[in-house]
Parts: sequence; C-alpha cells; structure tokens
Amino acid sequence: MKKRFRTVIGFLAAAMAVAAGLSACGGSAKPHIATTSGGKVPEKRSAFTFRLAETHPPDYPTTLGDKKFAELVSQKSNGRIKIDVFPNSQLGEEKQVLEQVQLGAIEFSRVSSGPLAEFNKAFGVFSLPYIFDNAQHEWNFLSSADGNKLLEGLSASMMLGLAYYDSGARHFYSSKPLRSPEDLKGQKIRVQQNKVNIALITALGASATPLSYGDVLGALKAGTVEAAENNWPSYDTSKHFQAAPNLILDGHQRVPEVLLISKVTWEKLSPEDKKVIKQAAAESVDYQREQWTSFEKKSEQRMRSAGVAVTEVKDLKPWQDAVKPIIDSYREDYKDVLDAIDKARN
Ligand code: GTR
Repeated sequence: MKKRFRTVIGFLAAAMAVAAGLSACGGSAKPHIATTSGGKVPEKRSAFTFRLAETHPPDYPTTLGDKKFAELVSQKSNGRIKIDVFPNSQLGEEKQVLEQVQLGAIEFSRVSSGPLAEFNKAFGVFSLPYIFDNAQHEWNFLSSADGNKLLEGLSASMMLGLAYYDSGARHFYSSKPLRSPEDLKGQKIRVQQNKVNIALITALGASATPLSYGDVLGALKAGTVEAAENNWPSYDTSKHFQAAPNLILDGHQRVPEVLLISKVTWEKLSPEDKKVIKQAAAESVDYQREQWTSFEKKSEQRMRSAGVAVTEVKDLKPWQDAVKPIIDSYREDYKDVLDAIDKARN
C-alpha cells in the first residue's frame, strides 16, 4: 500500500515537473528533467530544445544560415538553448509550418516572404516586381530601420522576425522556350502562394497556379503547370530544371528569406534569452549571405553545364512595362514601405 502511495506521489511530482518545464519554455519544447533516481543532471544539458523548420536541403545556403544561428544560440547560452534544424520540409511545407509557428507548436522557422505575405500583408510588398534595382538596393532597405519595422510587425501575426536572409533574384523558367515576356502568355505558371503573385502573372497574360514548393516538380513533370520561377539555387536543388529547362534571366522579384520565432515561444523567454536569440540571428546574417553568394554562382554553373537554355535579358523595359499596372494597383496599399524602398536606392 505504502509503496503504491509513494509511486503515485512520484508520478504526480514528475507530472508537475513536466508541466512546469513546459510552461517555462513553450508548448512543444522538450525540457530536460532531473531524474528521480538520484542521478545528477549533467551540467551541459540544455534547458530548452526547440525546433526550426526549413524547406531546403541540408547544404542549401538558408539551411547553413539556420545552423549557424543555432550554433551561436548554443554558444551564447552556454548550451542552455538547443535549436534542432529540420531541413527538407520534414516539419511541413511553409504554409503549414507558419500555422504551427502561430500556435507555438513549431518554435522557429526560416521561410520566404512569399508565403509569409498571406499571414502578414506587409510582406506582400516583396512580391511586387522590380522594386529593387539590385542586391545592394535590397540590402540597404532590409538593413534599415524600415526593414526592421516589417520584422517587428510580424508580432501582430503571432511571430517575430529575427533576421532577413539572402535569396537573390527570381527568374521565369518553362518547359517551352522563353525569349520575351510574350512567350509567357497563356502559360500556366506556378507561383508562391500569395495574392500579389497571382496579380503579377495575370498582368503578364498567363495563368497563375499557387502551389507549395514541394508540389512544383511533380506538377511540372505532369504538365499541370508549364512554368515556374525561382532563384538559381532553388532551380538547381529542387530539380525543376529537369522538367523546365528554359530559363530567362528577367529578375522580376527579389523576395527575401525571413528567420522567425513563434510569439508564443518568445513571450516565455527571459529578457536575457531574448537578447541571446536576437544577437545570434543578427550575427548569422553575414555568414548566410557569404554562403548565398558562393552557392548561387555554383548553381548557375551547374545549370548551364546541365544544358539549361538560358536567355539573357539586355533590356528590362518591356518586362517592367508589362508589370507596371501591378505596382500602380498596389501603390496605395504599400505606400509607406514603397517610399522607404525608393529612399534606400543608392
Ligand atoms: C525559394 C525559397 C523557399 C520557397 C520557394 C518557393 O526561393 O527559398 O523558401 O518559398 O522559393 O518558391 O516556394
């Protein structure tokens, strides 16, 4: 009887410890709990273990940025905070991951501003075509107070933006030859899931099919879409080039990547841990951008030697003219941020 009573008490104590641990670090974090068998908790054990969802493969530049971030968080917290990076969409496609992040079920993620725009409208500005002249212009804006304001604004969507990562420029590619904007007319083109993209494709006289990233290769192979668009590294690692081997270097968008944390998790962290996370995120950016630059070059080389038909665009004017109605129709909605982007021009 006595023994049974002790077991029940032991069980209750363990359950309370789990509950206390969970409430201290967010719903899905896995706290380490002292054993009741008298064993000591090794000093190096993490207090928190969080998950970070990533779409791309382990060697992709965003994943390398995530890993650098996780490593810096571990260092700065003396191993108290552990972040496990899950690449290859193991935790779901970006839209589903963002829903989980809002609930606090996934604590961290790196996503593209493209799908993020359906959760926080401000991020739709990055899907507008040709708003940045080049990478320098884009980064002038992203590193400015106005760029940071967008990250902070994610708080209204139950997340907090920690940093931007590089994603270069996006170009159209198709199973059919592409030499001018006219060639896109009538094609079914896969886009990242947001409204601005649908308007953009419509303005080009084509038909937009919003799909999750993971569904694009199958759709291109099956012919349910004929074309898509992305940067060199995604075109390469997703193997979209196998089904859509004609690429035109129109550079219609520069859609930054965002590293973010669930607001549910954020609010449970101490001020000291919040600082660690913010600093680690900021410090991981240079590394991610270096990885981006070298991977982008390698991907381009790989694609050219794989026999992709690449069309250079000498004059962007016909492209910019074709999509101008989009900018005009969204100018009011994004007035402040578009003004800030104009100001960030060199
Ligand atoms: C990539 C981006 C991914 C994903 C993908 C897409 O450039 O890094 O996160 O959003 O584009 O087109 O879905």
